[in-house]
Amino acid sequence: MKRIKKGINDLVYSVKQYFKKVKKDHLIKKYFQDNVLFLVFIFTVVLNATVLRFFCMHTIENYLSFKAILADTTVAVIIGSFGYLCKPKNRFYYYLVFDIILSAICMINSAYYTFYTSFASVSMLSLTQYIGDVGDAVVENVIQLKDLFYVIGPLILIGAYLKIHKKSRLKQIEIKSERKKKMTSTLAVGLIMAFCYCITLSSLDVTRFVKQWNKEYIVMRFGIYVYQANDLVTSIQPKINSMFGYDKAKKEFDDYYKDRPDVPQTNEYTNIFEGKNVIVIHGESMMTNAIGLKFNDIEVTPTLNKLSREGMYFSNFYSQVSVGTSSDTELTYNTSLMPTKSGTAFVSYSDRNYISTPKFFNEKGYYTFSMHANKADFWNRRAMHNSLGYQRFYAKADYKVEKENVIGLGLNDREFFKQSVKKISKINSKNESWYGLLIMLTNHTPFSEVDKYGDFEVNIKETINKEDGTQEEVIHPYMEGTKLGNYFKSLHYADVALGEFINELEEAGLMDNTVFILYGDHDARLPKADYNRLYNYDTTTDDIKDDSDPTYKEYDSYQYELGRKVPFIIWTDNMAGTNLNMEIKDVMGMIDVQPTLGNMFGFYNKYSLGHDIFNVRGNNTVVFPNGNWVTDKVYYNSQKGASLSLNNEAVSEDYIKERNDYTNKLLAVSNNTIVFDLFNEEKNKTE
Ligand code: GP9
Ligand code: MN
Repeated sequence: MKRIKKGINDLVYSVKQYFKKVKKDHLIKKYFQDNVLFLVFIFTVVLNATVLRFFCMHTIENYLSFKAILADTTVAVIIGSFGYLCKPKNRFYYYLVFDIILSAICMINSAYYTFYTSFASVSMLSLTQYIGDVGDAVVENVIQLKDLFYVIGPLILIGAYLKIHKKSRLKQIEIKSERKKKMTSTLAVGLIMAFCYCITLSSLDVTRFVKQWNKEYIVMRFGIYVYQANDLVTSIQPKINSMFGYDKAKKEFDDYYKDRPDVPQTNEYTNIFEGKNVIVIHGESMMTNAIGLKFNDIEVTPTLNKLSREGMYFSNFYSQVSVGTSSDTELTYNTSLMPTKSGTAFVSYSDRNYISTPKFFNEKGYYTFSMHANKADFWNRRAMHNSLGYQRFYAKADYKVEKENVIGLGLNDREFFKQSVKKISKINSKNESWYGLLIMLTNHTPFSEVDKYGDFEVNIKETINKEDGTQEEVIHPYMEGTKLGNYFKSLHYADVALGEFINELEEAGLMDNTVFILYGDHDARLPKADYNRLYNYDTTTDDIKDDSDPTYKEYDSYQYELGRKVPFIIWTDNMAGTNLNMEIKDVMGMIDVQPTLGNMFGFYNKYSLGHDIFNVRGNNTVVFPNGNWVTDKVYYNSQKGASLSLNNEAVSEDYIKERNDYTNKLLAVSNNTIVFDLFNEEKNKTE
């Protein structure tokens, strides 16, 4: 103990002595005088980045974001440290070159933001056809006076150089070891700063950084320079991935499809909807387990219940997403391909050729469009919806977004649908047939803006008859205050908005010749413990039942995995009571949607990886990107190498092996198709 005390005292003494020396010898002043260029370089780099956030993101917590400023400073210190390797007379040119590069990054992003309300991506450079369309507009309309501000960085640096040069404060000679020492000590400071920065990061920061789907968030937390470096790596990675292994991939691809017929197999649903208009709803985080669920006799999802009751309801349906969540579902829904092994197809492979559902409708003379009231660059949709063949993508800029109508990520679903009906009416008056996808937004994690969802309650109200003949209402909290409970409130909001949308479409006569299709895009990623509470709540204790209770319902990790089902519904307003009004209980995945719809609307993709569900009834395998799979009989978890029988029959090793082989092959072919652009006929001819 004494030794520790002595050690601390010694340390405090040495620090004090050090600061005394610093003061006495005017070391700080001296440091400033000797390192003017380095310090000015840091100042200008951080200034430009802060001003960029100021111009783009307006709120003070954005442009004065501590994390972003620390990240920008760290980048500047690390880059600046290498300047010390140059001889003093050349050092200025080193700083100037980097100052110009970093200022250019700010300038380009500033101009890009004005036009697209998002930050620039290196990968956009490959979308030459797209840039061609907007190139002139950029020069004429977009480069504004404010974008020239960033020139100030290099100008200040030049000014500082001239001043110290005049006063001959620039040390002319510095031996090599002295330069190296300066570099290493400055670099060490930079690395310590980087370490301090990293420990301030939350797990949300890290996942968003990896996914690159919300560029504003990344710039706000990581600063513009780290964002751009990350973007550069993400943009180059697909190029590197596609450099090796083309021949093997092409051969596997050819083998996989060599026995595929050129014409589709027909069944009783062939062409039943040919020529009809289509509305597709991308139901954000809509899950099957909420269908039919009630609290105090009020339905959580009255609209989904109605659609599933009256339409064709696929109740054993799974989305097949990886880290690209919404965007992965959009990929699989539109192309019958699986998400890529690394990165996301939307962000990294938007320049590939896709055989997509909108393209088939385009060929049939339909006007195809997509609508989403969030920023167009979220998930890189602006580029990717173009690649998928949508003729027009209506995004945030096409909607009137008033502050009071914002929930979570953007315009609330009620308002989104209201404004979309008007757009669809216009489209309908100008086009004989049309196909449109509407991507919902409000029911998005974290489901925390509870006061904006309305007054749907997730408690249990009980009326108790008292001995004196009077009645008392007792309220049990049940799901109130839980994440799952908040999810139900949010979902109820979204569902009611959807119901209003259908009513408005009907009133506008837009449902008369229209097929309405809805899919849940992925599960809502809710805690398992909350499901335990949902299924095992005891009103006598207001707590979860004990697992020894005979009515206790086990909700283990398998139940959780299997409970991640999302709804898939095909509905028209005159389907109820017809032979199309049915529940399909066969296991089905998002990958099966394109071939199933293709058969109904009269198109065929020879290269779809899924199946028309009506051709494989009772014999379908749904593959997940992580190698898990599910059939009507078995759920298989590839990480654990364990399976669960769904029909109480023993599971044979052959059964597992056969499906594991199928899974691995399908995932490999899908990934290679995207990475090596194997649907690109031109490219494949020359290679
Ligand atoms: C973003 C929205 C949400 O615009 O579609 O994406 P998600 O977080 O669900 O992938
Ligand atoms: Mn989503």
